[in-house]
Amino acid sequence: MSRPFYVTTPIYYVNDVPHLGHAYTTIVADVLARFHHMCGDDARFLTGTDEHGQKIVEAADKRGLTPQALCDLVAPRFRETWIELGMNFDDAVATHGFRRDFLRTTEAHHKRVVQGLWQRIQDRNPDDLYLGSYEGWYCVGCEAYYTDSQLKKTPAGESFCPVHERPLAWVTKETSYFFRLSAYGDQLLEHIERHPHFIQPEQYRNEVVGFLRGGLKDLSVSRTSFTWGIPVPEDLRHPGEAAHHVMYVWFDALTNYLSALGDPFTPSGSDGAPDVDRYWKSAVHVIGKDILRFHAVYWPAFLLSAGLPLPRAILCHGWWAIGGRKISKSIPATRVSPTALAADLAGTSSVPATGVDAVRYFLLRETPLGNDGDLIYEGLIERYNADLANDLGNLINRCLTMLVRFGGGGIGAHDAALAATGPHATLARVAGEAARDARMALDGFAPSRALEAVWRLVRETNVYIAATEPWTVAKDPARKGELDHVLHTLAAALWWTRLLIAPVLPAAAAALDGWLGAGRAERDLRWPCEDGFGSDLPAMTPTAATPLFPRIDDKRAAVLLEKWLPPELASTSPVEVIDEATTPPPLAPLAPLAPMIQFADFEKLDLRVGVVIAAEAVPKARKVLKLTVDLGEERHRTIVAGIAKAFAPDALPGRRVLVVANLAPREMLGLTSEGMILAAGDDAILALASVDAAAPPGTRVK
Ligand code: ME8
Repeated sequence: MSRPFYVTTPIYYVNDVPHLGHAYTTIVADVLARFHHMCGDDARFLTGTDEHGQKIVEAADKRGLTPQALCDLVAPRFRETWIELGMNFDDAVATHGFRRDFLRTTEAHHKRVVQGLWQRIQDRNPDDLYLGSYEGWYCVGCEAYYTDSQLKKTPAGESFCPVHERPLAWVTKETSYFFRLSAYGDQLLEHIERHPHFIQPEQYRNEVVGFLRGGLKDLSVSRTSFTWGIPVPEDLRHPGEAAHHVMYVWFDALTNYLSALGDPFTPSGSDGAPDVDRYWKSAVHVIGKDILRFHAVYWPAFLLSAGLPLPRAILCHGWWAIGGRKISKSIPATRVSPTALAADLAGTSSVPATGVDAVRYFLLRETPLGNDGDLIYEGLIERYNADLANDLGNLINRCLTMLVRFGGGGIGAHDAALAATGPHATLARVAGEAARDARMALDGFAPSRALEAVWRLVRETNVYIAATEPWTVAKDPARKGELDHVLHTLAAALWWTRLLIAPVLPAAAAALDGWLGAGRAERDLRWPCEDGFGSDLPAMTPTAATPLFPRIDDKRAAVLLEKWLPPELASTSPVEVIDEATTPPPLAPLAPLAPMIQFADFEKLDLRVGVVIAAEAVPKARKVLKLTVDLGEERHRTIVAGIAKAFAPDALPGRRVLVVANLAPREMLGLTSEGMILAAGDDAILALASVDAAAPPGTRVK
C-alpha cells in the first residue's frame, strides 16, 4: 500500500482576489503533490478559502455586500485562478492521479467539524476552554491579538501591526472564551525537539522555539461583538452564555485541514473517518511566514488538547516583494495577478499554458524556499530567456529535429559498449545524478535546488550534442550503430527531461510527451530510477516541435516592462519601513536658522491635529502622495504632500499628523492641495510630526 502524502495550503481570506504571493504557496504545494504522486505515494492536495471573521465583515461592508455574498463572489475567483494555473479539482484523479480539494469554511460540514473540535476539547480538558474577558490590541488584517512586546510603535507612539504596518485597533473589554495555551508550551517544545523536521526550514523552527521559550499567554478564542463566525457550542457550565459567542476565526480556519478529510468527532456508522486516519499524520502545511505562529503554536496546541496527532510538518516560506514592498492585497501596486503575468509570458508560444509554467518555474527557481524573494521583472525576463527559451526550449527543438531528420521517426537503439564510453557515459551519469539530486531536494522541500539539478541534465545534453555531432555521424553509413546510440540517448534525455520537469512545468512536459509520441498521461508518470537512464524508454515516435518558450527579444521586453511596472514602483527609492523610521537620521549639516519672527507672526498659523483617512500615489508624480485628512468638523481635507519617497501609501491611514490648516489652497500636479502637513527633514523627509497622545482630529496645536 502506498504511503499517504497530504499537502495543504493556507485557506485564503476572501477580502480580495488572489495575487502572486498566494500563487507561490499554492504552486509549492502543487509541485510537492505532483512529485509525491510520481514517487508512488498516495498524494492528496487541499486549498480553499477562509470566509469568517471581522476582516470579511469589513471588506463586505466596504462593498455594500453581505459577508456571504462577498464570499460567494470571491471564493470562486481563487478556485478559478488555481485551475488556470494548472490545478484541476473536479477531475483531478483522472488527470493528475491524485485528489485535490477546495474547501470553504462556510460549508456546513466544516462548521460541524469545528464545533466538534471545540466540544472535544471541552469534554477532554474542561479547564482548557474557560470564560474570561479580553481587552487589548487587535489587527483585523491578521485577525490576530498583539501583546505589547509583539507590536511596533511609531515615533509618535502609536501601536502598529508589524505585518500590515497599520495602526492596531483597541478591543474594549469583551467577554470571551479563552484557550489555555499557556499549558502547552513545554509539550510543544518537546515535540519540536523530538521531531526536528516538524518546522522547516530551520530558521523558522528556531523562531518558534524562541517564541515558546518566552512563555505562552492564554488565547482569546471567541468574540461577542459580531456574529459572522461559527457559533460556540452550548457550555453547560455557563447556561445560555455560548449563544452570544462566535469562534475566533483562526480556531475555525485551522480546523479546515482536518475537516477536509472527514469528521473525526461524529463518526457515522462503524467506518469512523477513514480519510482522517489515513492521511492526517502525513499532513504537510505549506504556509507563509506571516502565519507561522498560528500553525506552529496554536494549531498543535488545539490538537494536543483534543488528543489528536500533530501534522507531520509545517513548511514555511518567505515573502515575495516587488520593488522592495511585500506583495499584499492592501498595496494595490503590488497585487500582481499570476494569471495575467502567465498570459503575458505565454506570448506567441505554440502551447499557451507554458506561460503558467514560466511563472511556476521562476517562482520556484529564483529563491530558495524559506527566503524572501523580490520580483524584479528584468530578472524574470532574463531567467525566462536563459533557462526556458535557451536551455530547455532549444534542447527540445534540437533533439526532436535530429530525431526526425536522422532517425526517420524512430529513436535509434542502445549500444551497451558505447554507452560506457566518453560523452555517452558522462551524460548517463549526469542524468542519474539529476534524478537522484532532484528527488532528494524535493523530498527535503527544496524546489529551487531540485530545478538546479534538473537543469544540469538539460545543459549536459546540450554539451552531449556538441560533443557527439550527430549531423556528422549521420553522414557516414559506417557509423550507423553510433548514430542509433546517439539518437537513442537523445530520446532518453528528452524522456527524462519530460519526467523531471513534470511537477513544475506540467504544460511543457505534456507538450514534450506529445512530440515524443510517448502517449503517457500525467497520472501514469513515475519518477525515474537513477540507474535506469536509457533502459526505461516507452515506445516513442518523435515528431518536430513547435516553439514552446519563444525568446523575449529586447523589443518585446520593453513592451512587457512598460506594461508591468506601475509608475509608483518604477522608482528604486527605498520605501518606508517602520523600523527605519525609528533609527536616528544620518548626521548631515543642519540648515541655518530662519530669520526671527514675532509672536504675532506665529499666531497667524492655524495648526491642527489631523488623522489620515486615505493616502494614494499620484500618477506620474513619484515624490508626492495625495492624502485625505480628517480635521474634525471637516472630514475630508485634500493635502498633497511630498512624502512619497519616505512613506508607502498604505502606511499612512490612521496616522495622526499636524496640519497647517489655514494655508491658502495651491494647485499642484492638477490637484488642489488644501493645506500642508508638518514633516521633519531637510531635503529628504525623515519623519512626520505628530502628537504624543490621541488628541481628537481638529484639536488646535499651539
Ligand atoms: O492568512 N509572499 O490568509 P491570507 C508570499 N486566512 N506568500 C504570500 C504573500 C507574499 N507576499 N502574500 C500572501 C490568511 N502570501 C489566513 C490563513 S490558514 C488556516 C488561514 C501567502 O489570504 C502566504 O502563504 O492573508 C501567506 O501565509 C498567505 O498567502 C496568507 O493568505
